[in-house]
Amino acid sequence: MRIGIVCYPTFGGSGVVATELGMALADNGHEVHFITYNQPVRLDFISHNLHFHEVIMEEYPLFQYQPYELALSTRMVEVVEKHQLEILHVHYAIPHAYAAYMAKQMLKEKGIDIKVVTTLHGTDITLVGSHPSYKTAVAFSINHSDVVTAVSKSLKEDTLRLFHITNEIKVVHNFIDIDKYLKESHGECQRIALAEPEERILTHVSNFRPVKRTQDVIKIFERVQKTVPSKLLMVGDGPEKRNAELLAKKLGIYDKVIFLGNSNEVAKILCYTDVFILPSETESFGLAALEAMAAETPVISTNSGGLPEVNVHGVTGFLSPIGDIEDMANNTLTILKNDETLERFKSNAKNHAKKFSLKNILPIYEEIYESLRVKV
Ligand code: GMT
Repeated sequence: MRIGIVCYPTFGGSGVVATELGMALADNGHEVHFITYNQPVRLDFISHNLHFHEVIMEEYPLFQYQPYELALSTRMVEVVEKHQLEILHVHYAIPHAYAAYMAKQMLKEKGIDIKVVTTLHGTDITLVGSHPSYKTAVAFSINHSDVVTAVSKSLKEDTLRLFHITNEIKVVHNFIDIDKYLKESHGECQRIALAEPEERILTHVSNFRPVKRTQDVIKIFERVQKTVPSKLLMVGDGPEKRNAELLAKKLGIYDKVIFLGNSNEVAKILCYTDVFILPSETESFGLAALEAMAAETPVISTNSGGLPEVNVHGVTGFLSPIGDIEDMANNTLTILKNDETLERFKSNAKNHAKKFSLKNILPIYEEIYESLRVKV
């Protein structure tokens, strides 16, 4: 099929899922066209079926805010027409679902019936989307998509609770290309470069937004390192990074905390990791937790949003109430207390991650596209 994918081309989870999906579809023989304002960070053009179309913004001094939706929907119309796309799959409702609706109307006038699939990712519903400034338009675009999917049951429930939704919402869990996380595929895991042989490695990966509670990561680590010699890897960048650094300094543990910034080598970093920490305020799914589990890393997380659908309490890691630093530190120590326990959690994490493997989820999206195609 000929499929257009619209997403944020950044390190955020929705962009990563969209990019991995597009690459997998292209591998499966579909023709995939990314329509974004930059080349998505994880996109590698290994397949001749992959195309990238930049959304170009025209700056004009009159505008305090540039009308991105206009540029995006115009680009969608151009690309759909030129490449005879059958499906537009938009990731993150704001403003992509709204722009897709506009593109669909413009294309209708040209006699083209493009089908729109909207995938809800989390903050487009829970944090940003439900804000009064956006709520009406977000509900409208969800209700006018041909198919709507949410990345967890929890996100579906949140959407139905926060908006007046008349459309069906299908749950399609996020997925992982498990082969990318096989330790063997990264050669020898050179953890010696980051920690002493007797030290454990804890890792956090995020965009350092307030919702990730990155200061909780530092506080949990501060407690853990008092009992177990360890290092903390902080991967990613964002508004709370400075505060996390300041807290690590204040607590006297800055020499044990390594801030690595944004990375395209998350799989490699995870292969060094013993425990992954994700103390988020809310998380519709927690793709970072799944990536960790695929790399045989148990997860210490909160029980918010869709995290319990990914991280199984007492099996692949532990779940705690939001902000319960003490509980998360104790749970980390439980996992790290001896090699046998750590190995058991690692193996459970990896086995559970396989349930979310690409080969299970990709056919679900293909079926959705196919069901729309017969309606053409
Ligand atoms: O977590 C973020 O701030 C990024 C955000 C995004 O849209 O890029 O992530 C959301 O989508 C991911 C992929 O579906 C989910 O795994 C994350 O849980 C979700 N984030 C939140 O709900 C906070």
